[in-house]
Amino acid sequence: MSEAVKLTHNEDIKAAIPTVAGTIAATIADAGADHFSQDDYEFLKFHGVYQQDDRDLRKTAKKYIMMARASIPGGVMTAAQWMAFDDLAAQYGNQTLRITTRQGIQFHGVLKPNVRSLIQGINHSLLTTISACGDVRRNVMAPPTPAYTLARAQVLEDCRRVAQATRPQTRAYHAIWIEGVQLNLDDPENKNFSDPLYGKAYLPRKFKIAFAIPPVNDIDIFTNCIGFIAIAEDERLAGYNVAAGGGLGRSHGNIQTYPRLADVVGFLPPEKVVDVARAALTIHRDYGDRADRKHARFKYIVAERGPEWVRAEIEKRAGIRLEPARPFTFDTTGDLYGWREAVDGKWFLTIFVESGRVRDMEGRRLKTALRQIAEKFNDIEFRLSANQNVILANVIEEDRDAITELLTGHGVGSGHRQTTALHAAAMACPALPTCGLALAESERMLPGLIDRIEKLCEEAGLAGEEIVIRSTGCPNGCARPYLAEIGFVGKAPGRYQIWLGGDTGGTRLARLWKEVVKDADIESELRPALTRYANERFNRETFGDWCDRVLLNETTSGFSI
Ligand code: SRM
Ligand code: SF4
Repeated sequence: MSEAVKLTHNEDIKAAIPTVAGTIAATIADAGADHFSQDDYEFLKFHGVYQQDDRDLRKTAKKYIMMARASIPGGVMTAAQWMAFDDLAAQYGNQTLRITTRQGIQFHGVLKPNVRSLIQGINHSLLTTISACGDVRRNVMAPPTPAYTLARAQVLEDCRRVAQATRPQTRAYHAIWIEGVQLNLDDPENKNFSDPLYGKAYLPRKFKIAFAIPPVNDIDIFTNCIGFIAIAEDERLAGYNVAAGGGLGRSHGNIQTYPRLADVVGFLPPEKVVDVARAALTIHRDYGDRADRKHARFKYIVAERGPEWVRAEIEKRAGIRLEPARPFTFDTTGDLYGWREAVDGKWFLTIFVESGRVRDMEGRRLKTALRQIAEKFNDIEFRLSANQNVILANVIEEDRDAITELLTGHGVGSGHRQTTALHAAAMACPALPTCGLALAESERMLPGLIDRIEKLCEEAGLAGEEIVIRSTGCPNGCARPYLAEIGFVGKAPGRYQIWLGGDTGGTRLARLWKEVVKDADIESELRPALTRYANERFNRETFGDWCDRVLLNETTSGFSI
């Protein structure tokens, strides 16, 4: 990058305080302060914390609240960790646990005086908020379902190895949250700190890594900066195809930003997975755009320099020759609800969680039920799915009935059909009232909208059929709407873009169909499309495939990606 390029403010502050300590500890100690400074707002992200304000209250007052995100490789928690998180949400958060689309957990509504205790509690449970946010690699994902192939255990192990080998090393985290001390920023040791992997300025932006096991793409592998696609031969893990350059974030009206699916660039043996992950991450570190954060994602390096260049650079840095990619197919992105037998003869149960929000509601006391299960059955695992659901795994045959009974007693289903087909396949990002970037509602809006779309489906003769619907309150793409069969993307309060045409295997991007639709007009826009689909589709053709084949080739808004 030439000398004349003006770096972003984030780059300046990272270079000035490479420990990313900021003045966070001093502000925590200041009982009179209800929030952190603007620069600390940026540093806090490196510690897994977002400073937000309750947007429902904005008209009358500004109430600062914090969101803390735990990074949980592969989404696997012990029962004891689940109990600890349940306690922490009750004590310091808003009584809910929010399962994220990257298998993490978010605590919302945490007041500034409670953030340190919350993070201490998370660390005492042997989990962490480090590397959940900030210009570093984010939670490393792996398929949560403990079924079918023996290779699964090794894939999870590789996911954990990659997470460990790409974890930032700053001592600020321990100082602020565990010891409660403000680092002396003038101490040469702190001033000159350089992370062994990330260096002094970390990455230009976040970096996302995931693993998937075909034919199930339950973590949306192609939306990650680097994806490892497991290739199993005779139940044995032969290695991984590596996919580079996925990402979804975009901004309305800025065509330089766009969603992109990763390119498969080669195959590697399992023992090289850490080297390849670190190689790709350092390409982002060295070539990412530090002058424009909107353009600073790894996907733009791959798009602009080309997959061949990226492959050669990975090979050079990892000291490996990638073999040609091996064949694979993906046919679903969904979770398998209900009880299923795992490959080791134990059982697992996928429980539907609407928009990932674990809470008690009238008639469905999910949070209490999960808490009681964690208390009674200590050996089971709580696995978080990238579809925002929870999977109880490692269950012995003798405990199945008791767990089912406990859930039923709290109004929580455990069958293969726990809700309607549309609700079961949907996802929504949090948006209002917590997300500072939301332009429209999402999590609070989508369940009601799905009920309305279900009525349309009934009218069209499509009752009970699955269509993947996802919504976000802004174009950043947190619930991956650009891969949905129907994606709603917030434009302004009560107004959404509609994207159509994703496929069920998560291998094709949706296309923009309507630039802006008022919430009240969504039915009148979708009704003709659903009716035509019902009448014109080929045998077993999905709605996304039909839109891609027919509808989107007739009328598009003219926006192309
Ligand atoms: Fe996200 C920012 C929530 C997955 C792309 N995302 C945010 C913030 C932190 C808003 C902010 O910066 O102030 C949101 C917090 C809202 C709140 O109140 O909780 C937020 N993102 C989420 C979660 C919780 C959505 C969910 O429904 O679960 C997911 C947390 C995952 C985790 O545990 O790490 C989440 N975000 C994603 C994904 C999906 C994925 O990774 O598979 C994407 C699209 C993939 C990608 O990265 O391209 C995504 N989030 C973004 C972006 C756009 C980045 C870009 O390329 O420009 C932003 C905006 C930003 O970073 O400035 C963002
Ligand atoms: Fe917030 Fe937008 Fe992400 Fe939704 S998609 S959580 S509104 S940043």
